[in-house]
Amino acid sequence: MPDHPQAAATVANPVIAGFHPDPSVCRVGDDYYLACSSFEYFPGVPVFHSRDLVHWTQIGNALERPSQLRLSADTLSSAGVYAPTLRHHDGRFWLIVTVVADGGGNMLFTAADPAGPWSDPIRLPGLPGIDPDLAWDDYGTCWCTVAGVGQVRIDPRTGETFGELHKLWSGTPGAAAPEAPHLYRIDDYWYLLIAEGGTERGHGVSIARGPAPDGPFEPCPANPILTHRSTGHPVQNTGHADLVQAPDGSWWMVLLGVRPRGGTPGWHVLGRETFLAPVTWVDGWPVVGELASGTPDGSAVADRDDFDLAELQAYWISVRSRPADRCTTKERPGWLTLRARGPSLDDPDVTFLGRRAQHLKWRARTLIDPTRGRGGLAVRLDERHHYEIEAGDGRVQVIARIGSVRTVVAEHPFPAGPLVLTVQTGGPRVPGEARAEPDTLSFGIEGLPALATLDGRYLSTEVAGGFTGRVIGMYAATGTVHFDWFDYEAMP
Ligand code: 6LW
Repeated sequence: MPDHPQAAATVANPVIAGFHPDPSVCRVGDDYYLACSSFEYFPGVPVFHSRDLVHWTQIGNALERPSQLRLSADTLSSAGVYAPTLRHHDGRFWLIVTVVADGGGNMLFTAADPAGPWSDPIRLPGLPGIDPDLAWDDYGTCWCTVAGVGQVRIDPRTGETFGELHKLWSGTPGAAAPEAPHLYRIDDYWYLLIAEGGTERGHGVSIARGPAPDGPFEPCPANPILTHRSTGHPVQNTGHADLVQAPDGSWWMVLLGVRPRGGTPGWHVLGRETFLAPVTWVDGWPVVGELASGTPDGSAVADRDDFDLAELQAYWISVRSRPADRCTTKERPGWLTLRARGPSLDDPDVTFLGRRAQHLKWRARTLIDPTRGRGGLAVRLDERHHYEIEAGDGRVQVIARIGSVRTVVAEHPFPAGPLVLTVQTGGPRVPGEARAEPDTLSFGIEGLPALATLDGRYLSTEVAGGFTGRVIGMYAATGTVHFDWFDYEAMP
């Protein structure tokens, strides 16, 4: 393991694979911390730790109590928690997000330890817009900058805003969506880093600098300082970045990107992932180096969970909420118990526990006991895009939901009692045919031939839309369903 970020040039990206977008990073001494968006999933805002910017370990989720995050069934998929900024100031960690939901808005959380517990929300009713940033000047004034790009001064301890939103910069003329601002004091200037071009193939990063936190700002002549638009680079949609300086004085950028596969338009299935790029400075402007590419390294999470712990590990996520009486390892020790709420994955209230897919090729399996209900193993993009294998009532079904169409694609009788359900990725439907990419998903019962092999394209962002990626998980459709273990393996 490299003990220094310079080694990143030789270490593969993404540094945090799978749906982990909108990374925001800060450093305290030798430790880096990073937070990502989480949208409709609960708990919200995964928080990671690293010593080298390359290998990241999830240390928690900032929003893990209903008092911090309430996402009702009306919260649409890909709404919910957007674009955190994570900073360390005055001996504490500060996190600001936009919650796109009823009762949401911009809110701040603070913690002594980034692993938690984080405070209850400090609301900012006077702050409109999304993608809030936090920056403090030498006088202790806190400047909060939002997409657009506008700014107000705030009191982060109370959420009070001072004055009207002051427009700072509209980004490069002609570029869409100036957003994701981050403001930094670096040597003699204040730098305003933004994303622009939209979070799709046109995405990029631009920067401006000025004498004071509220400008005036002069754009960098080399903008965009990072974009892969209109290139054949295997990592696309690069943008929404944050800067951090290593203890040795070197500079680094974390950013989001996607890995599309196949012909036009190219399909990406893992969502927007976190990448790392080196940064150097020329004439007082940052110059972003190449993203190292290759096989993801280091930061994928544990392959197997035997559900032997009383608390669920941090990488597990549920849809909108996770009431303890419906999702617990305490009821039947050594097993995960899921109790049905919404009757299927079409329902915003479904009882679901999943993890992000983090590799292009993988296999997942679970031992399910559906004696007292029906449930299964699913690959989920959103309510309208998911495939699953479901067991109970003496039969196993493979179900596909694509847009408004829901169909049972395979059915197999199976005696009551525990069984192992499997899903794995496979090569494209028609080998060598670019329009058949990116992959297939095969569902089955362990020990038997696959029951169904489905086109993976329909579980891609280019089909489903939205800001997330594939999540693989267990769910309950009726009654109470138990799972003895779940395992996920990257495949060669
Ligand atoms: C986020 C915006 C963006 O608020 O996508 O990629 C939005 N950039 O800045 C949702 O993640």
